[in-house]
Amino acid sequence: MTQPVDLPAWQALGQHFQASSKTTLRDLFAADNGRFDQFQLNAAGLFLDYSKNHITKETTSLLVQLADQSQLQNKIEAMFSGDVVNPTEGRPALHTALRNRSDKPVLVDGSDVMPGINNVIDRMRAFSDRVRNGEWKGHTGQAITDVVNIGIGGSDLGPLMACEALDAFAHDRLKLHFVSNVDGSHLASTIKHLNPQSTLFIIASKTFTTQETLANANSAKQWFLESDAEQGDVAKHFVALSTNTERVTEFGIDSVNMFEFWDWVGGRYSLWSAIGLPVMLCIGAERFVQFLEGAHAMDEHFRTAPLASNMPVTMALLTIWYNNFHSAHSHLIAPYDQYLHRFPAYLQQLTMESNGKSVHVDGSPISCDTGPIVWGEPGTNGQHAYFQLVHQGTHIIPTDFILPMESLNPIGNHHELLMANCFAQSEALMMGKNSEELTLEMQSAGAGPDEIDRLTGHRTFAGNRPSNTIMMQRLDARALGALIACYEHKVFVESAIWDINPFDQWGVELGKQLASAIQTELAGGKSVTGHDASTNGLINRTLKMRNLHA
Ligand code: G6Q
Repeated sequence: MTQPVDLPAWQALGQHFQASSKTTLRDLFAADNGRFDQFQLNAAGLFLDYSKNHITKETTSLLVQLADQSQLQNKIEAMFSGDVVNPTEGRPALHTALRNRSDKPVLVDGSDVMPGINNVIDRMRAFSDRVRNGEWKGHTGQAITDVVNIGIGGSDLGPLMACEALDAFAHDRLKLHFVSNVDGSHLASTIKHLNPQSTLFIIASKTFTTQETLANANSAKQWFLESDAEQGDVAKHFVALSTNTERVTEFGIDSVNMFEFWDWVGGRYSLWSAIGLPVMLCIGAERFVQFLEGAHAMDEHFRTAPLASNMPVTMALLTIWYNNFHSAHSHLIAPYDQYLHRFPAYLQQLTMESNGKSVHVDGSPISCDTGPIVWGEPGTNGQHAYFQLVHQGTHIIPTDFILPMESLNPIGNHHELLMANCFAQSEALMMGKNSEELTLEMQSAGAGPDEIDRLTGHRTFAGNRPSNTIMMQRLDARALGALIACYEHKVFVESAIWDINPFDQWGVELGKQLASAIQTELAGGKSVTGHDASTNGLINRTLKMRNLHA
């Protein structure tokens, strides 16, 4: 197999990097004032300015050649067509079918999956309409006021992020809560103020075997039953989102109250399936469909736009350029929108679980760096915290600024201030401040030469730090759908170039296995010797301390 690093375009990019690495972003803008027009894209209601990157026409052309030589177009088609693109689990990855709003069939093993998908959407709609309009009653006849989603990882981060992001459109009566952590404090602090008679629990688990989720679900059921409810009342207060009917029934939830999805939906890509039920309850079925439509519009763009003007492809190629040629292994997501405050955490799972891999699809070791570290927090808060390192630290951290042009809560000039801060950050990161500019600034503030000399090193900024700015008219369901789908496809393109499988997660599985063995030992209460000395020590110390306090 040809390694990515052996592809002619990869080699050419290496030489291009050597030849261009001294040219700064300031130089590039000084040489060409048409950069903003040249390096921008529109897709599915999103606008991307990528002019503040270390690229020229030659760079983008070489990056597109790299995508071509990696067979990207074939790989995109394979994913959309339901081929087994997740070979280690022997599955397709068809999250795009879940939001397929066209009439086109999608075949898996020769049969069309669309009727099944549309049937579940219809059932979700009927259920969510009844909960929202108060027709669905708890066992004492009260309408539902609180919905608690119990799930973890892909069965938590997506719906949680989307409910927060679309909170401006949330139902007036229904309050959405999310419990993921097996730490009892998460469940306890959530249910503390809830009334069991008007609370609905959604148990969200693809496998319905996840330890944390089952522990939380069992404790929630116990809390409910201890509130003077009977076993027969569970049906009015517990529903399940899963692929595993047998386990759901075993838990005590009638399969009538189960919304199904399928093993060809990856956990971190499952927001568009029944796992999106909390989102539908929060914003209503009509808006949920708009959310799917936004994603579908991005899917169409991704599948049909030429690679050179394809938004997810462009964003992915920039990440490859920085990660593999500039040695910039960290990627900052800075949404300038409070509603997107969980978006970086969601993207962390999407990108790091998908592309945190060290072997190629065929299992051979990879010879280049793969997925970067993704992190972030909403601006403007980040500016008063970690942005110091982004401006003046020793790491170069490519940044995505995300900003709606219109506020959903227009108060005074708040939105203008927010936008001004966002644009100012990307400008400052790129332009920096050189010693001449600093000297002029300090002189006009009355500083003398000694003070200027003493502070120059501290107060100058090298700049030259790259960023993208993604804008949308306003953060509504459609725009959020398009934004998420854009990042999903970006991650896929990166994986295609590194030739890794973005759809498995064996690292997550290992943790699940080990925890279950240790939990049995902790419950057994006998001192252990079967682990390494540190793990034995930690377990035995815990057992001893527990006995002391028993
Ligand atoms: C996602 C991962 C992982 C998964 C959780 C929950 O892609 O596989 O985050 O979503 O481990 O799994 P269940 O939904 O099966 O409980």
